[in-house]
Amino acid sequence: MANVTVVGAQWGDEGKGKIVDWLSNRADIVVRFQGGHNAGHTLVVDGKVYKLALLPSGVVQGKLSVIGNGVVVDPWHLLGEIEKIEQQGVKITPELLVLADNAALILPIHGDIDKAREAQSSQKIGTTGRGIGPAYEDKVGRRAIRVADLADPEALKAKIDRLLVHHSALRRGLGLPDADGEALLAQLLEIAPKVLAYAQPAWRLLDAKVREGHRVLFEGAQGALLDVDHGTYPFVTSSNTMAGQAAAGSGLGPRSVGYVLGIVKAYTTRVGEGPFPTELNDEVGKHLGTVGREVGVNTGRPRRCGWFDAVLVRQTIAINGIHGVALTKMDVLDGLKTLKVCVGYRIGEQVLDYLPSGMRDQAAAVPVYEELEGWSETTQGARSWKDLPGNAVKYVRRIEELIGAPVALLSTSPEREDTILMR
Ligand code: 2SA
Ligand code: MG
Repeated sequence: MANVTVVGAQWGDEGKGKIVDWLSNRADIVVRFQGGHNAGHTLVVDGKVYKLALLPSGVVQGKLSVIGNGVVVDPWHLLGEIEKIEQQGVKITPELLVLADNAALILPIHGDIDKAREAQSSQKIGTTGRGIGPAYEDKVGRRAIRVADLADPEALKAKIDRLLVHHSALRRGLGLPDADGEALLAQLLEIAPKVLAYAQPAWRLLDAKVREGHRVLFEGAQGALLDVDHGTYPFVTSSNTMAGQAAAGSGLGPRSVGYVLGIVKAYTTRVGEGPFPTELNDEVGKHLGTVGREVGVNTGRPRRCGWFDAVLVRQTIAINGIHGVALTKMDVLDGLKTLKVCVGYRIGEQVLDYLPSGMRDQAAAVPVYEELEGWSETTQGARSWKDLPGNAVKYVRRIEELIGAPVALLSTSPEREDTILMR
């Protein structure tokens, strides 16, 4: 299979950025297919750190990079991120970066609603505040402004008017002042030429490239447990984060998805609210957060930390059709005497081998643990299987058994070269 789809198999922040960067050497095109600038992908290349939120990781390697139709695009953020990465010495041209002209836009009014809801709601989601949810609502509600609309000022004005009718009701409910449609139109028309320079029917370009034999790497954002259908709803993001979305969110068909690589952290983290059965509110949890530097790339929020949850990962392996996993951040477990792995949930009288869909059950799930012996040696920077302590090898093998998928790659530091190819 020439193409590879990379997805997070937990709640995001599994280390997708590094793996996508490592794999993009072997691909011709890198495609983002969902989410927006709520993603945070950190790449470390030759000691230089790049932090991307919206741009596909391929830009750093000079690979053709596509922002697919499934992504919601904040055009001001897009231009700002291009500028930021260019200042780090990466040239970004319309030949290198392609924006699907049928992608929906994130506007300032979306951020307003997102933030006001989070501030006022009794059931906070813990969003990134970037307007992601409200933008997808308008897309599905068939009122969104799309990239192509920027080319047609008259139609754009009419679309903004229609959109604001809907938004003024929302804003009133949240105690926000009315939005200024004329100002929004002027702001959009001001940046339109710069944004449109990157825009084209991306599906067409991708189709032509694939027919020429070019290899595609699909870069997922967030993680499977934040999927709007399969995640810990309603504590999820507003897009499908699953591998299946790569086809719909790019305009390349399901045949193109190829090998599905799930990125799995050797323990578990989550940002924002919502159920997290293996969460540790103790010294071990603090240790994982400190050693693992578990802080949001964009928002700087500390991540909640806990033991590896094999039940959840087995579930997301099924939902994504994951062929193999890349196991990351094993070195964070170095020095811990005993490691625990969740192998089931006790919910009331029952023991389940999956996470049920109901909110109440999800919140009530108490992990059933299996204990494994830790290792005192370091795994950091290991570049071959032979460099790993015996108990680290056992940990990997046991995880493979429990999740029902092989560990294809092992990442032992943020550096590109510290990656072990297992098979
Ligand atoms: P949103 O903003 O509507 O997508 O938030 C909904 C939920 O999705 C979670 N979410 C994330 N979780 C982890 N990492 C994310 N990206 C950035 C990163 C986050 C950051 O990689 O570090 O910088 O803080 C991400 N994006 C969305 C979010 O926490 C909510 O639970
Ligand atoms: Mg992240």
